[in-house]
Amino acid sequence: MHPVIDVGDLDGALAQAADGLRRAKRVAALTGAGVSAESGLATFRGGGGLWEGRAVEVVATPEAFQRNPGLVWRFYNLRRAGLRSARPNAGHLALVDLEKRWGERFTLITQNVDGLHQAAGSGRVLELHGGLARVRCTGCKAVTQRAGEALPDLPSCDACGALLRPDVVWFHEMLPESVWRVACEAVEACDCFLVIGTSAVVYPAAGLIDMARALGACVIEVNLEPAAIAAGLIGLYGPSGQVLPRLIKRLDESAT
Ligand code: BV8
Ligand code: ZN
Repeated sequence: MHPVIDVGDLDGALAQAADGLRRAKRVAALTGAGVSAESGLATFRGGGGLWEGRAVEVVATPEAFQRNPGLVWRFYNLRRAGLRSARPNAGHLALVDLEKRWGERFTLITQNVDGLHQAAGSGRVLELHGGLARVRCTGCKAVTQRAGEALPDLPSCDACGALLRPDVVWFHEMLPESVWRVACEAVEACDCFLVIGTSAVVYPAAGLIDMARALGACVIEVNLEPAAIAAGLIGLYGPSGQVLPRLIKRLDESAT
């Protein structure tokens, strides 16, 4: 169960955050695994970040795939299977609401590969680390949508027969160049930057927080506990599925 929110210190921070958000012309948000925790999906470092006794950083790499593609595919097929019963939660829906209010002046950047922002109705999602619903051929490079399908441990390409891989960015791999560029542009232009449900340890994604702060944006962290390494940010500590709807509600209340 998630910790009960101590309303006392949250209320003041919510007023401050709503104020910062209300003034913002352009808003950007960076989400991590924590925003999907209330949809029942495990976070990376919450459960010790281990899988079959191996650090995720060891399993989610091209080297691991080269060495033992079956093991890596078992890791991803397990997570793909978990997606079948996962539904967006109130935190995802609150971000859809923000997109409705700010339109194209709102940019949602996610480290998550679970596709729940899109399932919630977010129209524009920058997936820095790819997506579990898609697979990519190691031979002809074709990318296909295979959401909801149970794939074998060593799936092969219908077109050329080569081994498929999950269409995600592994550790030691470059992020998709155009997605990364658009994400940086959105953070550079934003007046308010929401950092939601991320331990802020994976780069270059976590570097967006430093960028926003250095450019003078109002940085708001939503997490169970302080994680982002940016002093002076506004901290809203509690489960994002509860905190984000309260922030929206505060936004609608008359200005403080
Ligand atoms: C790169 C996709 C350039 C796969 C992921 C050595 C060689 C090469 C690179 C490096 C190196 N050493 C370090 C690096 C850089 C490396 C890195 O940052 N490593 C870390 C571990 C130190 N980065 C890379 O390799 C990146 N590429 O640098 O390329 C390059 C290329 C070649 C050579 C040199 C450089 C690629 C990184 C992408 C990796 N792929 N995912 C998959 O998902 O399986 S990263 C993975 O971690 C996920 O995407 C995940 O989203 C991401 C970050 O984790 P979080 O989302 O923050 O999740 P976490 O569990 O950590 O935290 C959850 C948070 O939520 C917590 O704070 C918790 O308190 C909170 N929470 C929990 N419940 C709730 C909540 N908050 C609110 N409400 C709740 N209910
Ligand atoms: Zn192929």
